[in-house]
Amino acid sequence: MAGKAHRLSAEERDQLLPNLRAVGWNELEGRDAIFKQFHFKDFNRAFGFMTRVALQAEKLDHHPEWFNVYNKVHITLSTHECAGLSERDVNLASFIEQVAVSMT
Ligand code: H2B
Repeated sequence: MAGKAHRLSAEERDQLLPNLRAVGWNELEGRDAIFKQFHFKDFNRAFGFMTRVALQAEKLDHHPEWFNVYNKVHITLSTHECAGLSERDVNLASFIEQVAVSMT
C-alpha cells in the first residue's frame, strides 16, 4: 500500500463525499466510517457481488466490514490505520458501486 492513510479533512470530505451520499452511502453517527445497505435479487447475486469486492479488497489491501443475510449486504468502510475515514474508503466505495451496478 503506497503511503500512510490519513483521516480526511473537512475540505476533503466536502469534495469527496457528495457523490457517495448521492448513491446511498452515509456517515455513521459515533464512528468515523461510511455505511450502505445493498439489496440483490437473491443470494447468488449477493455472494457474487461480495466475491468481486473481496478480490479487489485483497488487491488494494483494504477490506470492508460487512454483514450478509440472503440477498442483503451491509457494508461499513473505515481505515484502521488512521482510525477513521480515508481516501482508501472512498476508493473502495467507488469500486463497490461499480460492481453493484453490474449485479442489479
Ligand atoms: N482494511 C481497512 N479497512 N483498514 C486498514 O487500515 C487496513 C485494511 N489495513 N486491511 C491493512 C489491511 C493492514 O492491516 C495490512 C497489514 O496491510
